[in-house]
Amino acid sequence: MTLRWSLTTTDGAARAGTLHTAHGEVPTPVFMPVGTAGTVKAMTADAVRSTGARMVLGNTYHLMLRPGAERVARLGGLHRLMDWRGPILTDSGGFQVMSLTDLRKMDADGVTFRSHVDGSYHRLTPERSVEIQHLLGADVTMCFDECTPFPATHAQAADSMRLSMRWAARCREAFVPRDGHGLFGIVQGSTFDDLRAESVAALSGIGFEGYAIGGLAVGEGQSEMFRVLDATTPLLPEDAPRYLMGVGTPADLIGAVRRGVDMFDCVIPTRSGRTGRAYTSRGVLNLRNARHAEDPSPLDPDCDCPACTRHSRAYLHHLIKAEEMLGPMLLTWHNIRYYQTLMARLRRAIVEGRFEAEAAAIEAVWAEGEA
Ligand code: PRF
Ligand code: ZN
Repeated sequence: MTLRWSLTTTDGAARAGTLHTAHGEVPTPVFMPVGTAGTVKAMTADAVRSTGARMVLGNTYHLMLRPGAERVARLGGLHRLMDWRGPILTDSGGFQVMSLTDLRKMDADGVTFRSHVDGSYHRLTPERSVEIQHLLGADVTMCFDECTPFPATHAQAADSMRLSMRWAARCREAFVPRDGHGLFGIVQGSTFDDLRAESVAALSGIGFEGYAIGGLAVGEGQSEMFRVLDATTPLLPEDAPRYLMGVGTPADLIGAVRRGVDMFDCVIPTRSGRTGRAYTSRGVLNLRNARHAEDPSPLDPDCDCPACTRHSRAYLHHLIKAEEMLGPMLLTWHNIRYYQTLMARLRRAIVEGRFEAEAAAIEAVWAEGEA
């Protein structure tokens, strides 16, 4: 059987469930650390696993350019190559082509673009994107789509969304069903409720193992994103997982879980770890700040990660200021651990029927700003 998702319980619109994949089970809501180029930056696979992370994301775009999809396949697939034993979801490439290349040409069949690595020319189509994700060994393959730029007129958003829906049908045709592997459709439609509804209808008509919500967190702001989610998640099939792509801050995740989203990925915990920002149970903290220079206290007294249990804020401040590699390593570890703890708390609260109380307690911290 292809990849399945089972619902454990709901609390309001929030859902607790389990994703059953070829590489194991994943409790949802889940946050997937981003492993763009075959590594969650600054972390070994064992370290990522020890944070509680059960599933990571990889990128078609980066891996097709370097080391190359066929080469990854010859080396035993992405799981083997990066020594990640859990499930991997791969993004399909279109979003990265648009955000990382300056020269690209889109047509009805696909996209031709110049590599940001060496300037060489490449082409992605729905069929080739699905083939690459198969070569990588993805447990979850994402449809090749266009993330509609924001803002867009209704006409632009409609054309873009309908192109993504034609590509979604081609991805479904190209996907080879395998046990524990699945293909997710991606809802587009910018901030227009009627287009989001049309997109959901098109995708659920084709039928996918899961449904992603794309085209959000692209500049529309949190309240508009929540409004679009309010209009979209109630239309999606109840028995399939929902994945909000590229989101977000802790407050974004809580608001989206409240609206029925099950899966997330975002570079925030890893990227901000590399620049000295830490997400903690007391709020966000910038370790570059001189006020931490002689602070012997732990980064987050409520956290059990190595950065918090073995080191002081003063040491982390020093590492970041001195640009030592261990600084980004420890802060990335901490941030991923914080995100995993957050998702585990939300899931448990859903199961115990006290989601709103738990969400409000965590949201109160994030409403205050800098800790
Ligand atoms: N489509 C794909 N990947 C994505 C997005 C999308 O719309 C987004 C939007 N936040 C992030 N990553 N394929
Ligand atoms: Zn920590």
